Amino acid sequence: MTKPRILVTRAVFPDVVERLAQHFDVEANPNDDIYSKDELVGKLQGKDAVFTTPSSSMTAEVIAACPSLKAICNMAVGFNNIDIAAATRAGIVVTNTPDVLNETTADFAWALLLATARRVTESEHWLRAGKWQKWRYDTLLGADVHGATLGIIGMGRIGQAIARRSMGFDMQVIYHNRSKVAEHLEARANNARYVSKEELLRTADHIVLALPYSPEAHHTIGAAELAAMKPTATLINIARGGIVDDAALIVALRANRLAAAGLDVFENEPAFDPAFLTLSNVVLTPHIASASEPTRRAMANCAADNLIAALTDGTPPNILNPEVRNKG
Ligand code: 8YV
Repeated sequence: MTKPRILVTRAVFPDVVERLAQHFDVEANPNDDIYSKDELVGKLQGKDAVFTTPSSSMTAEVIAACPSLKAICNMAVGFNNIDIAAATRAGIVVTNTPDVLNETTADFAWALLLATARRVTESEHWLRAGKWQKWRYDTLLGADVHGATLGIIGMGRIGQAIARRSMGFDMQVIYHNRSKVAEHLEARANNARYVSKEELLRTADHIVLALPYSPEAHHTIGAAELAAMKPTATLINIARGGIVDDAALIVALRANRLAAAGLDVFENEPAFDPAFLTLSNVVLTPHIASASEPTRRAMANCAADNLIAALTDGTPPNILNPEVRNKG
């Protein structure tokens, strides 16, 4: 019996590829080549499913050009690289990898928050540059994290995990979200209080972005929002590039209209705006919030579980468009 054929668009853990190979005829990408749109379409011809990541855009055009596809399984919780409506119209199942990365991503949001508020990387650069010649009362003064007001935009599972961690810092948590979350979840999230976006921007000392990208979320933080923030505030983005208007942020940081930013995601990454490199009041990381060994492994296995289910028993645990299954 011929096995279903699948494409793995990027290099992933070899044992996960081997797992997939027990069920499918796998075209893997161990050299981690970056496929152009045409190469991707070419490689997807005759494939039943694709194991992908946010670096491959599964647009309506790509989907329309790949009629054999039955499943798109993203190794990420975010799925803004996939046109779900087009996939649904084509009867293609789409899956993501929620939950397995919540705690690791929340840990990293805190790493960035602390590093940004207390100027950790800037201090190390200063020390390595041989500038530590004497004590001064005002060397590298930062903002306090303990006792401050933490504002979270996007109170999903990652936002809630970030809020829970603030208990140890005696912080007040305010949040803004598409809708207020259930009271028992607010209570677990350090008694987070739902506020308008305006109130959050105006009153938070540290703002963390944890919302998914969607066209409506584009530039949630732009020039007007940056102007509304306290000049002493810090902004942390572990969500997605495009949620912040990077050009406006660079202008604001340069003018010290906010104290600092900690950024794990950028517009047009990995080709982010090089002007960020000229700023000392930023902490910059290359989209690694979920990058602990166990979590990346769990994400890869979760995407594989979804793919195996989609092509075998038909019930992927993390299906994003169940209407495709219901139709059939
Ligand atoms: C991934 C992410 O590391 O899950 C997401 O949406 O942004 C990250 O956790 C990245 O997208 C690679 O899959």
